[in-house]
Amino acid sequence: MSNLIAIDETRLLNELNTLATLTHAEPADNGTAVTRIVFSDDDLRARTWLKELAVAEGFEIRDDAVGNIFIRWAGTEPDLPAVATGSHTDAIPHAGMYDGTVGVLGGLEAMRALKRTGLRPRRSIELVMFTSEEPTRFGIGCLGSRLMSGTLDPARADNLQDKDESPLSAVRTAAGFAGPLASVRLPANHYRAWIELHIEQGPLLEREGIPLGIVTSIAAPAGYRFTITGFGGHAGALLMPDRKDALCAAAELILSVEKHALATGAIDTVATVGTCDVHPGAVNSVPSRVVLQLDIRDTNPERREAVMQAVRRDCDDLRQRRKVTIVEELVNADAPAQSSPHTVQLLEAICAEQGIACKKMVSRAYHDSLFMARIAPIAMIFIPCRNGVSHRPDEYASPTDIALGTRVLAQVLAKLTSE
Ligand code: HGY
Ligand code: MN
Ligand code: MN
Repeated sequence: MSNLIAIDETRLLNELNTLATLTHAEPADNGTAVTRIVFSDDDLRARTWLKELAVAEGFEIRDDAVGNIFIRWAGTEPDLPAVATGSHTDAIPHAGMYDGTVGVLGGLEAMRALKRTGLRPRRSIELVMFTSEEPTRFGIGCLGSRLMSGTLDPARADNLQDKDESPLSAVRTAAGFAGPLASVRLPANHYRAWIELHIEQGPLLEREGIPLGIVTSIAAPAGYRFTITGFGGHAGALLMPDRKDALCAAAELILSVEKHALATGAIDTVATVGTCDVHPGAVNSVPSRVVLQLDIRDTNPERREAVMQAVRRDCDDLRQRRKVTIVEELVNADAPAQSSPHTVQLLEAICAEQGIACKKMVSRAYHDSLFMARIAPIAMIFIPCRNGVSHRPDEYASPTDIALGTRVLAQVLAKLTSE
C-alpha cells in the first residue's frame, strides 16, 4: 500500500471528532452518541463548519434548494461530467459518529490529498453532502438524493411533514433554502461516476478480517405506515369482550411482519417495525389508535412484495376478528441498485495492485448511492465497523480502516478524473 496516495490521517480523525461534537445527544457510557436531525441547529452548524473547511481549501461551494451541499474542485476540462463522492452528516437519534461522516470528511480529505500531490484534475471532482439521508424527521430517507435523481416528486416532498406538522417547504425555507425543489434534479449522466465511502454497518468485513468492501449492489428498501383504529375507553370500566384494542391488533401485525419476513428463508429479507405511536398513550386508557412505521428491505423486490401480500392477508383477518380498521400507507418502495462494473473493476485493480484484501458485497443498508445510481455509474467502498454495530453510540471504525478507505477513494478518484 506504499504507493497509495498519502492522506493526513490525524487531521481527518480530528475533523471526525469535531463533527461529533455538533450534537445534542445525551452522553453515552458506551461510545460517542450523536443526534443530528436534518435542519436542526446541530445540522446547520455542521453545514457551516464543512463549508468553512472547503473554502479554506479553495474549493467552490454551492447549496441547492433542499440544502444539498456541493464542494467542487474545478478540473482543467470543467465542462466534462465531473467525478463525485460524498455522503451524509445527519444522524438518527442517539446514533454513532461514523455513519455518513466518514464519506463526507473522507471525501474532503481525499480531495485535499490529491491537491497536495499537485494533481490538476481533468474532470472536476465534486464532494456532495446530502440533505436528510436519514428518514427521522420527514419519514422518508435520502430526501436530497431522491430529488437529485428524480425519484421523489418535488410537490410531494415539500408537503412532507415532521412530527410537529411542519412541512418541508417551511422548514427548508427557514433554514435558508427557498428555491423550487424541481431545480434540485440533475440530468442523467450528470456525473461521470459516483463513489461513496461508508462504514459497512454489518459484521462481515470484520468477521472475515478484510479491510475493504466493494459494494456490487444495494438492497431495495420500502417503507409503510399502518394506522390501526379501534375503540378506546376506560381501562377499568371497558370489559374485555367489548374491547377493540388498537395496540393488541398492532402487536399481532408486528408479529405478522416478523413471521413472514422469516418465512422467505432468504437472509436478504429484513423487516422492522421501528416506531409504534399509541394514542392516547395513558396507562389507564385502552389504546384507540396506533401508528406503526414499517421498514422492509430485500435484494429481491418481488420477494419483498410477497411478504407485504402475506402481511395484508393477516391484516384482513385482524380487521374481521378484532373489529379494528387498518389503513396502510406507502411511504416508499424502491428498486435495488447495481454498481457499475467498470467502477467496481477499477477498485478491484487498485486493491490488487496494492495488495489490499477486499470483498465484493451487497449493501443491506440503503445509502444515497441507491439513488445516485439512477443518474451515474456508482460504486461504494465499505470499511469494517466493530461488531457490525451501527445507529448506536458504540458504532466504531478504526483509524487504520478509515485511512485505508480514504486512500483507496483518493486513488480511484484520481483514476476517474483522468478518464
Ligand atoms: O437505514 C439505512 O439503511 C440508512 O442508514 N439510513
Ligand atoms: Mn444511517
Ligand atoms: Mn449512512
